[in-house]
Amino acid sequence: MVVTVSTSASAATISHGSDKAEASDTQARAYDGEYDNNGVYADVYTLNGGHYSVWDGNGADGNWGPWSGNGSRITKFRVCEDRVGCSAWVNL
Ligand SMILES: [Ca+2]
Ligand SMILES: [Ca+2]
Repeated sequence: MVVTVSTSASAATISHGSDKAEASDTQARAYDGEYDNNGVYADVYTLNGGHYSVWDGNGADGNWGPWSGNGSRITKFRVCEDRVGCSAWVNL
């Protein structure tokens, strides 16, 4: 699989095949781009030691899942596809 990363001042996006995860300073979201019954989520670590997952809860409908965060700055994240695997970690 090909993993690409693009960053800007405000957000970073990881693409893993057609699946994606995006993170801003304190929030992340996921995009399921494959109609394969495998869910997609952003796997996130934060400065306060937090660790959480943000799912694209409605699957491959062409829309991003909701932004979510715990209020702490995101230090690294990756995109994961359920039952398949995850991208490399991207540090913010
Ligand atoms: Ca999928
Ligand atoms: Ca979706």
